[in-house]
Amino acid sequence: MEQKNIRNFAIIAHVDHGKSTLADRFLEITKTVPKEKMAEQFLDQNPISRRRGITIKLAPVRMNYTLNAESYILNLIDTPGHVDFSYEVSRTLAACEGAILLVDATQGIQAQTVAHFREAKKQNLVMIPVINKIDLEAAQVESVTKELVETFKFKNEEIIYISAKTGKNVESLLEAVIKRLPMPKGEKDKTLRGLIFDAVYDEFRGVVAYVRIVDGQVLKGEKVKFYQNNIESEITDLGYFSPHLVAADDLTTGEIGYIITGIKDIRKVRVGDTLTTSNFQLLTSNLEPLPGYKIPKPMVFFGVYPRNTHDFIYLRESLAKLTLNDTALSYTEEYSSYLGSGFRVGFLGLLHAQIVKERIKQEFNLEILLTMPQVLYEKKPDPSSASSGQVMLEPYMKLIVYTPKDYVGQIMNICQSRKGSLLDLNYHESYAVLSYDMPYSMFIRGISSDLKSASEGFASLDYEVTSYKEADLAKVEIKINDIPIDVLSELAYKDEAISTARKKAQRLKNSLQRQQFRQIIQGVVDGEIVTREEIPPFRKDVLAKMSGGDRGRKDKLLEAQKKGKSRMILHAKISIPQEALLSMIEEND
Ligand SMILES: Nc1nc2c(ncn2[C@@H]2O[C@H](COP(=O)(O)OP(=O)(O)OP(=O)(O)O)[C@@H](O)[C@H]2O)c(=O)[nH]1
Ligand SMILES: [Mg+2]
Repeated sequence: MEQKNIRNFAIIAHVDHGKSTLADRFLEITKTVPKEKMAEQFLDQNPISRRRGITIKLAPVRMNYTLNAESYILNLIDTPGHVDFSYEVSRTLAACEGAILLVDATQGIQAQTVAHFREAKKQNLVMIPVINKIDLEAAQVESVTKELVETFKFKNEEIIYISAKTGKNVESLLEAVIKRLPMPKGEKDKTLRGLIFDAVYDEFRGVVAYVRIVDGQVLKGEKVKFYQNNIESEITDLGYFSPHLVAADDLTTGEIGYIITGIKDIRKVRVGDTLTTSNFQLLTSNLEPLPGYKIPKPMVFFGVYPRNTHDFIYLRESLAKLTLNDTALSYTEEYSSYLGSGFRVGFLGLLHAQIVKERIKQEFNLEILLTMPQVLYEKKPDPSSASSGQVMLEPYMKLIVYTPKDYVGQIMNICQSRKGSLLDLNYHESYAVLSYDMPYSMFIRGISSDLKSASEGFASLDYEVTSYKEADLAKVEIKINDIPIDVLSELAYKDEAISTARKKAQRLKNSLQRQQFRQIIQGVVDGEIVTREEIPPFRKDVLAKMSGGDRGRKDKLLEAQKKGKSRMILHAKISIPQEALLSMIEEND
């Protein structure tokens, strides 16, 4: 296809504003998917996405459309809205010239609307502002229009009003895509340069790399090179997304498609790498590699254990398989004396952790436990101590909250109680934006749900990690009969450590049964006991069979029982019913 008849565009929006539903209508209008095969949010192919109704991976599809007797190829990439998966969006945008910025008419501008808008601007994309869900009674078309004009400087007449559900105005939006978005830049006669914007592992075909051809072209059977990784390979198959893979003979400048090479190890195909020819002659012409991406860092770490300790090996296999298609996942082995062998796994955020847990359950039929969430601390030598002491540094973020104006007060209260310091507060048409400097760990401590409930669900959040700062931490441990329960220990802020220890000890007391022996539960902060709970033993009634009042004999028996008991405390291995422990761990989920 001629370059001028190609359009590459993304649909970007906040969570749930209707991206995948709009993609459905495009697939229908362009007859890309036959009617009988159509299903809601068609591009969300993986089962977790389908069941939860959220997109977690970018999804490209090529559509054919004819306008005024000209045929066009429209490459659409649907993206996730949730902040944990922002990396998918930035990769998508790098492969496109334009984007549809979708805003739910009942919600207005929210955190990821702004975040994705900024990213698209940074990458110089042309945007089409679209207000969706105009079929709903609660649609606030006028004020959302004002918001778009005020916040993003769009012109009134640029905005297109649609219902992705009913299909209203969707066809004119598709025409606007052709008319308003630029054709792909790039030169056909130049040396091949392709941007690898995603890669998945297929059990049968090996690594499938998603590529946007920036310059030149690539043919089936050609020898290519992954520039940064310096790996050469031959293309055994290539083609485009329909959305399933459809083979073709070549991909040329401006096109989006997939390539399959002999490479079986996905770690060898780096997303963001530049695909080029392995022809030495051409390569000497000073090839400029494409900019690529910043790889996202895992932010939240959980202990991941099989519920059944025998499943450890199987869990290891499952994680290895998952990382083939989810390269943001990282893990190392760890051991707990209560849960056995497991892993410390790094995730992009809490939703990512939840989704991985569900995938392990569904795809591998394995029940797992997530324990002790933690942020990634850094250590540095303590300059104020002569010895080799270390200080712990924790990640801080700029937290940005978008909220209807009425909730600003409540939001400020919550953020202040979470070690936040206000950086900025701005009022707009119908919403306000607050930004705070705050430890990232507040996400693990539940700030998202606190802000959601304080704003009746209206507040939305975005963040960027800004720096590492010294953290005043203390080690909280819980012991039963002097034996520390490793899965219940954690690093807490010093000013919260004692109350955390007390709460945990109290809860453990409530979930444990009496035993033959006395159980003493201690909460310990930095080695110092700060709280103590006691569960008395069953009292075997040694006197029951005695009648009459032989005082001396009774005393003897009680004395003997006492001795027996102290022996038991000494010898008894503490045994915690698994369920009691799990009930405490699973609170974290
Ligand atoms: N009434 C109405 N509902 C819509 C419209 N568009 C989408 N929805 C509904 O909004 C919900 C979210 O739609 P999705 O298409 O999954 O939203 P999304 O933007 O892809 O969400 P994420 O991928 O999770 O960010 C679904 O229940 C849709 O049926 C619309 O125009 N009108
Ligand atoms: Mg979606």
